[in-house]
Amino acid sequence: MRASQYFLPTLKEAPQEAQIISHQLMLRAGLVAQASAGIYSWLPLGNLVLNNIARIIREEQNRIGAHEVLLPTIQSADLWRESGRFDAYGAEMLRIKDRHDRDMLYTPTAEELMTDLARRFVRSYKELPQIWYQIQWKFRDEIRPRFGVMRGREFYMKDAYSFDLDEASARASYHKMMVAYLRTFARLGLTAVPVRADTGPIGGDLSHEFHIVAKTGESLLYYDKELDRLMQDPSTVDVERLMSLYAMEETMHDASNCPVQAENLNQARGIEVGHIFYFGTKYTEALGATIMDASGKSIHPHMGSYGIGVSRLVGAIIEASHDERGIIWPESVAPFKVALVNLKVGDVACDTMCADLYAQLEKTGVSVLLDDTTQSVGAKLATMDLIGLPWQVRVGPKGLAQGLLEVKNRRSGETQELSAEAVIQMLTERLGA
Ligand code: 5CA
Repeated sequence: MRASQYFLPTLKEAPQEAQIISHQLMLRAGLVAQASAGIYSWLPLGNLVLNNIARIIREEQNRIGAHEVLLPTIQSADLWRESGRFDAYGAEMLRIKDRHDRDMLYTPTAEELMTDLARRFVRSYKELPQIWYQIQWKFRDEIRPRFGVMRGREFYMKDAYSFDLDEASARASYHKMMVAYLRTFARLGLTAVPVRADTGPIGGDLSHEFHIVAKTGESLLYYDKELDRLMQDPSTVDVERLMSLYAMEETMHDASNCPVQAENLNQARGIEVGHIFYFGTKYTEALGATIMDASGKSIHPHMGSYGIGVSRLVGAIIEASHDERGIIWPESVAPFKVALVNLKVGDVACDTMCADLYAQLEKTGVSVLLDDTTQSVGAKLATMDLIGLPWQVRVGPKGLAQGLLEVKNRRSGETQELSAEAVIQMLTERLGA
C-alpha cells in the first residue's frame, strides 16, 4: 500500500476523552473513529488488525475441530423467552420492535440460537461432540462504555458453543478449548492468565476468565506465582495442572482462606480478553433440546460456551505492547509487516529503490506500507513509530550513495545498515509467506 493513496487519518494529539493509552493510540494512529457512545467505525489500519486477530482465532478454533457458522445479530425475542433470559438479561439487552410490533433484540450472546440449532438438527449421540463458533458483532447496552473498544456497546466477539453427551465429555471439550485459548493468545504475542470466575448471566458452575496482565486492567487478580512460570511456554502447559493452581478475581478471593502463602501470591490488574463456561443442561433443558443416547434414551446434551473479545483484544495488545512513541505490533497481527520510508520523495534513486523493494517484498508475501508522502522526514518517522509496524526500512540519498539502507526493528529500536539484497533476504526469511 502506498501511504499517499491510503486512508490513514492520524492525529498529533489524543482527544481529551481518551483516558487510557490504548484508546489514545487507537485514535491517534487512525485505527478507529468513534461513531457514538461505545460504538466505533473501524478504519483501514484498524480493520486489518481486527481481521488478523480473527484469522488467528479461527485457525486455532478449526484446529480443535470446531465448525464456523454465522448467526444473525438481530434475533426474535421468542427463543429468549423460552430460556427466561428475555426478562432476566436486564437493561444491557438492546430490545427492538419490528414493524409488526414483534419483539426483537440485538444479540448480546448466542446460547439460545445455538441451542435451537442443536434442538432442530442433532438427533443422536453419534453426532456428538459438536463445537460451533462464530466471529460476529454483539451489542450490550453497557451503562458506562469506556476505554474505547475495551468496553464498547457494540463489540466483535468469537463465541463458541459445545454440545456433549455427558458431563465428562463436556469437561473434555472445555479442556480442549482452554488449550486452543492458550495457543491463540501466545500467537497474538500475549500471556493470558486463566482465573476462576463468576458465571454471571450465562450461568453454570465452572468458568474461567483469561486476563492479560496490564496496569490499566479493570479487574484485580490474585494468583499463584507458579502460573507465571507455567505460562512462559503455554504450548507445553498441562491444563489439569494449570486449573489446579489458585487464581481468583477480587470478588472471589478471600485473603483469610487463601491456600497460597502470601509470598507466593501475585496481585495484578488484568484485562479480561476471554471467558469460558461449562453450564451442563441449563439451556438444553430450558429449550427442550434432546438427543438419543446409546441405550436409546432421550437426554439433554451438556453445553459450554466460550468467548473471546476480538475487538477488545486490539486495545489489550496495545496496552501490553507500546512505548512513548506509539504502538508496537506483534508481527502476527501487524496491519503491515514493513514500513518502507522514502526519505526523499522526488529523488530518482530513492524513488526507484523504493518501488523496487516494494515490488520484491510484496511478491514474497511481505505486506508493506510505502511512505511516499511529501511530509518532513521527522514527521514521517514519528508517524511510522506511532502506527507501530514491526520493521522500518529507510531509504535516503546519503545511504544509497554507499548502496545502504537503514533497517529498524520497532520493538528493540535496533538499527542496521544493509544492502538492498540483504534487506530483502532478511525480511523475506523472517516474514515471507
Ligand atoms: N456467551 C459467553 C461466551 S461465548 C459470553 O458472552 N461471555 S462473556 O460475556 O464473558 O463475553 C465474552 C468476551 O467478550 C469477554 O471475555 C470480553 O473479552 C468480551 N466483551 C464482553 N463485553 C464486552 C464489551 N462491552 N466490550 C468489548 N468486549 C467485551
